[in-house]
Amino acid sequence: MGLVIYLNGRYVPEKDAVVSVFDHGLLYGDGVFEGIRAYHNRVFKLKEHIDRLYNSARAISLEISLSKEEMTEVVLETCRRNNVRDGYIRLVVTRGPGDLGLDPRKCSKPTIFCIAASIQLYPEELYKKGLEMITVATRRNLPEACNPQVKSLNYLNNIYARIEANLVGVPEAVMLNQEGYVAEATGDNIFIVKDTTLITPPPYVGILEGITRNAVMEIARNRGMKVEEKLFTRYDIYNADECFLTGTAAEVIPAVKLDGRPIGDGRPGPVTWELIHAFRELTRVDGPLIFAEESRQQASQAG
Ligand code: PXG
Repeated sequence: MGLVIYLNGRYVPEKDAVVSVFDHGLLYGDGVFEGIRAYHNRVFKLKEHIDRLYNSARAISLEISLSKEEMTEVVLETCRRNNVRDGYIRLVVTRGPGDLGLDPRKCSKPTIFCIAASIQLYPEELYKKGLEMITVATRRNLPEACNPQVKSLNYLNNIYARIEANLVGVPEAVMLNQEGYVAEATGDNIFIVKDTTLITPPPYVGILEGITRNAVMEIARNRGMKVEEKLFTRYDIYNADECFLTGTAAEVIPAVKLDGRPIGDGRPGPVTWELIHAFRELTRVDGPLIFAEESRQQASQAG
């Protein structure tokens, strides 16, 4: 069965959800997006995703014609129309159709679309075993050139890195910044655990400031853990007790090997496990409801 897609103010069948070949999102990667999850009839961290979308847009001087409230409703309504209670949402704003030159002033109207689909979950096995990573030669984009804090449609930097990992048959890559400090994985942020302290690179290293990252930092602090944003190198990963990645798709996932060296004892550690469980708990209660009626029914049944 085809999906119903929000496209430029209308909800249309998937087969009719098409954009122009002159769209600068396609011609130049000129646009911004969000990957969002729905869990248990709620859209997780929706406000944070909407805020980041508008911040990304502002950074590239892309004016979004919808208000944040309207955009929030687009996301919720797209979920409703596709009967999505647990799923994956892709919200995209491109510069819109223009001419064959790259000047954004030639694009009169941004293209806005939203897809709400079911999600192919990572196998539970991967969370139990942890994943292996390599450090790749591709450095993360310079913030002064193409700022990784902007979640733009320009993902070639990350794709180069993923290709390097693919070529050696490893599922994830650690990307360093120009100075050799650890930045992030290809579509996930990175944390290490050392002597019960959580350490993750600060945004100025040149990373996307992940919403899962921020949620995990908050969970950890609420549980009395020490959390630091500071620079570190591969040396610190090799000598960490634990390591894990965070992202909308992967959630919190243990990383157990880097460049052939086991991290800690080479198995997911207790801090990572605690955070995986705490994160899953948070997904039950955070974010606006998709179908409001059902929650009242659930509450009255429970009561
Ligand atoms: N770094 C980068 C470069 C990302 O693209 C994250 C970190 C994690 O951010 P969030 O806010 O999701 O915690 C991302 C987000 C995919 C996929 O299909 C990846 C992301 C988003 C959507 C889909 O691999 N990465």
